Amino acid sequence: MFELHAVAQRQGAVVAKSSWLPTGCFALADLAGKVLGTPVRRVPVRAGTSPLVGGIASREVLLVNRALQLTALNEARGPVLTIGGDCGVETLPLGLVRQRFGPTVGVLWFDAHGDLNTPATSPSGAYHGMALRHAFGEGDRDFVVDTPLSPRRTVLVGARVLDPGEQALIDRGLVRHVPIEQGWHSSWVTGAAEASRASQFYLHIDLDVLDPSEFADATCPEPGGLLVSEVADAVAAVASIRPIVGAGITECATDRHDRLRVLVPLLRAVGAALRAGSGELSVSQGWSSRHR
Ligand SMILES: [Mn+2]
Repeated sequence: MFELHAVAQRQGAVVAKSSWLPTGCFALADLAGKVLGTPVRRVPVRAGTSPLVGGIASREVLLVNRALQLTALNEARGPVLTIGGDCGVETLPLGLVRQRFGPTVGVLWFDAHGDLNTPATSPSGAYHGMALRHAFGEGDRDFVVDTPLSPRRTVLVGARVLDPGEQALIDRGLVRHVPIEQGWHSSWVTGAAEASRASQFYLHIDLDVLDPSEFADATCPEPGGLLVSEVADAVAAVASIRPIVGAGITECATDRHDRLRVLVPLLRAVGAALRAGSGELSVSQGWSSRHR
């Protein structure tokens, strides 16, 4: 069984639409709780913003949120499905699975963006665009995880708007990238997952990986995305070959049920993946140890 954490953080995004992230978070978490039959834990986070410091907008507030989320994660008794909020809520859960499962744990990152900036390369100072890079141990030392994940065991899926610094990292082969191209098939994702030689995966879904024709209420929607069924199929396909040991769904900027309900098949796929993944846990991979 897994836990459902609602982390209604908005300060990692700096566009006007980010003001919708808290209500979007709670609406999506409540829907997920209902669909998956899991109680929702609302992790407290701060509501206000603070100045840009050291290249990170609202740095001080984000550090307070980080401490609050860490408390919740340390109390988790099993895998966690984190509902954001902005993508910045993903760095700590990534560090958690790395600590619990060791250096061969991999990352599946469904996102229209790379989230691979550091404060030095970010054009905006928005921490959500740096969330994955800090899980690799690079960037602001107060945000990086203690036990970094391996970029080589990271599969980025569907990225189509990349900053120059991020594109350079992908061109250099820092992470594997599965772009959305003609003839898309979920086997492209499982192929990359196998090639990464990861033993388990953390699954991240930024809702902007979806095409705006189906879901346009991500904080930063981008044309040319995947269908809900395509993401759900890819999640199920990977879950059939490797355990999914943690997951997050982020950047939901609407609380309208008529728009959220298109996501139900995706929620079901993520829930099924986590249930299958937790069945793979051995005694030595328990959930008792603490994490910074
Ligand atoms: Mn993202």
